[in-house]
Amino acid sequence: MTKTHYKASIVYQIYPRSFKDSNGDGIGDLQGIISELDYLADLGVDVIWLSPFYKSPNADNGYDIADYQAIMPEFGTMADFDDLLRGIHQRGMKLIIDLVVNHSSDEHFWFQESRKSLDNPYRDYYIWQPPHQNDKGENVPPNNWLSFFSGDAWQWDATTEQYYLHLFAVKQPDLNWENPKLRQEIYNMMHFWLKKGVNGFRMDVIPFLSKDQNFPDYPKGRFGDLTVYANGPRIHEFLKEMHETVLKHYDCMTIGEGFGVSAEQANLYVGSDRAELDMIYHFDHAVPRYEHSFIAPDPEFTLPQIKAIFAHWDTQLGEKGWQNVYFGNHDNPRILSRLGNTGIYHKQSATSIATALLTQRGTPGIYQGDEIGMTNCHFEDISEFNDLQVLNAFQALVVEKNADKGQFLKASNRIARDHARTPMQWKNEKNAGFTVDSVGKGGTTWLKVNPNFNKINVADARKDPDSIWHFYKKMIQFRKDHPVLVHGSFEDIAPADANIYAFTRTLSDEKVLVVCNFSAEKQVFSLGFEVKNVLISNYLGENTDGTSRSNREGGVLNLQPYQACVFQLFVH
Ligand code: TEU
Ligand code: CA
Repeated sequence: MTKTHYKASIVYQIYPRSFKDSNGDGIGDLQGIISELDYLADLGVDVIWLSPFYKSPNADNGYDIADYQAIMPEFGTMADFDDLLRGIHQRGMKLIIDLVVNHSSDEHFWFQESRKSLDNPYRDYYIWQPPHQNDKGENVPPNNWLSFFSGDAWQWDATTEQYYLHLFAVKQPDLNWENPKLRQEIYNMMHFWLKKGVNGFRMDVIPFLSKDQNFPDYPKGRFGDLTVYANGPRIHEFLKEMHETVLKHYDCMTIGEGFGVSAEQANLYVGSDRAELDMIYHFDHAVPRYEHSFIAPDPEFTLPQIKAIFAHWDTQLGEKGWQNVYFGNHDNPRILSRLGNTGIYHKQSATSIATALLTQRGTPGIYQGDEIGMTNCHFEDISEFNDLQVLNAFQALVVEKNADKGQFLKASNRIARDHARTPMQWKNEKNAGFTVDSVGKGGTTWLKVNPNFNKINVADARKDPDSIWHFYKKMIQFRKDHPVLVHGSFEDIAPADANIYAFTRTLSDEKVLVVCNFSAEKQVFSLGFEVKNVLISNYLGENTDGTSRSNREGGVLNLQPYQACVFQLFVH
């Protein structure tokens, strides 16, 4: 894989727990994924990003790893993994796996040892600090850091009378990257997977690895801006060491989860002159989700806000950097429920969103289910949620602080990560065809199945040539057939327009114009210049390009609700 191969790739993220269950226990597994590799190859996927499948107690659904080189028994065996990797490669696809090394599970052997005594050889694999004392002489945490999953980021351990750091769950102790022995353990593990033939890594909260060893207090009330957690003093030293020790020895692809990284800081991680990571994805358009968000969620982004974010990142990355562009992943509610229309314009809005995604400058990431227009799922009660971020916030806000339960549920139904984790909808039959138990009745699933599987499922979508799925397939091929969409420069031509996303992509003598109506109303959009011809549109048959001959000369487009078009432009 040439190093710039990743720029032209289409990445598809699989959340294994929710993709396909092959043995009827209601939990997705590796054999389930194997059974659908032809589906992914047919869609046009180049690279699969597989979320964690390693041994884990599943406090955070696998993002709490207890053994980095063993397969989670619920998902299968190492032989299943080898089958999966072989099957992916046989179909000409690549596999990148999740590297979760800011923290491990507290059930990892290293932590079980580390917590035993102050002089245990594994003590410094984790971040331990002595208590501070408050004015009553009581032990308190060393600073005011909070966890993203509620509560303090420090957990008291009575055995050695110290606190350990966990920026996420109590069961996710942060690894101590200051310790060269720990770093070497991680590098050895990376070699293990790369030597098996894995094609790279998506790196979980990678900007967090380096902590300021003074452990300063967080500036009052600024928990959300991550200035203290991300981009620590040695982060680039560590990533350069990782590149030097591991990455540069393989033809591999790396995607950094850029949580806490600003557009201005991005090229420090992904600049072609940096020898660190290949690309990064940012959180600037992700749903903000801190504990207070479960009572007072931020309003959804407006289209101009999202357009400004995309343009800003493109400018800052420039020719030197590269990004993984996405609208959905396992940490965000479904993009169709955020920016699209789940009513009469379900298909049109899903394909308009797909057009905007697949014509961006950056490696597009498609999240499982978005290709058939999966939507958020209504959760009736807290008991239906699985994500510990929701459950911990419920405990902290509703149970302990008497916040209004109805308000909490309303907010959670907007922002919870569970929306992205409802089982993939394969068929219009019990449990959406996600699971079949050994007697063929279809067992219960680990998380609620979205009841709209009767209308939104793979089987029906693949039978309908005018479906969202077929448009994704067509659009993916369209991107591969037009290098201007991979390497061309990007310019937003209507940043202030509240309904239309319109931008050009230019590569030497080829110039295309992408126009996406993100509204349920017809829109007249005057270009001010003539379009040559329409290359693709999400409206088939009549009115494919929103213009009639007469309009086109005047450069005026009459767009249908959620109509999206890509035009060839004259290059003067
Ligand atoms: O995500 C980073 C992260 O913090 C998000 O989980 C989440 O969006 C949070 O609410 C901030 O808004 C990575 C993984 O993608 C996520 O699934 C894990 O839970 C987390 O790290 C810990 O590994
Ligand atoms: Ca299973």
